[in-house]
Amino acid sequence: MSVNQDQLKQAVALAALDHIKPHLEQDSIIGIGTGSTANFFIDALAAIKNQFDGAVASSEASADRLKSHSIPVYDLNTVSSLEFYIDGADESNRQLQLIKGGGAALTREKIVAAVAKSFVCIADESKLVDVLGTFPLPVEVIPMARSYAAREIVKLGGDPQYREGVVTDNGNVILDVWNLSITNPRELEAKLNNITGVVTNGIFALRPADILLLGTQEGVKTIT
Ligand code: ABF
Repeated sequence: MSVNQDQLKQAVALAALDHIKPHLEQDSIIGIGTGSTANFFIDALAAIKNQFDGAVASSEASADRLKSHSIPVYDLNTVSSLEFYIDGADESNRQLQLIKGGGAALTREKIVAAVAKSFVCIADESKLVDVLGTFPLPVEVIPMARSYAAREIVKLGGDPQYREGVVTDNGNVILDVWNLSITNPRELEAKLNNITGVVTNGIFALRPADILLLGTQEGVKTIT
């Protein structure tokens, strides 16, 4: 019997919980991402909320969900280290380089990933690709730089589209870049970050995931 996508997401959320549980201390603070897979993880985490101190969230939405389970949420500036960051992705290649930001939370996600010692990516098998770029690449841009950044992105071969009606938690806008075949993710990540007015782009290659727990019809696969 086949398992549906939500069941795959739930399975990887539980696998992530098993992965981190042995390493948790009473004073541990966990980095938590955004999206439907991360939501399954937050709900699973609630069951062991007495075994760690609290969490740092990559979005207001995740912070609200954590608080709804009475899990304390900390400002990252008050936290000196995070053992784990658990989050989903829009695409992953086999090197664990990712596209993220479909939920517009990419900048905070990249900041929390930068701080965490271990980034555990959780995803269903539809997210695994050979080459990144079928999913349109989100780029967070300062509002007044939107048109300029879009013109610069065209020069890099992309086809940027303004995500109408979306304002990020940081007060910025998102350009979704179509028609990229990202054969050198590290290079493109750096080039996009160099465009004045770009805050972050959704390629996570300079700091990829450390482990991918992938939900498949044959069970959860671990890719490192
Ligand atoms: C976050 O949630 C994002 O970086 C990514 O856009 C999205 C994945 O969402 P889902 O788990 O709902 O597919 O991790």
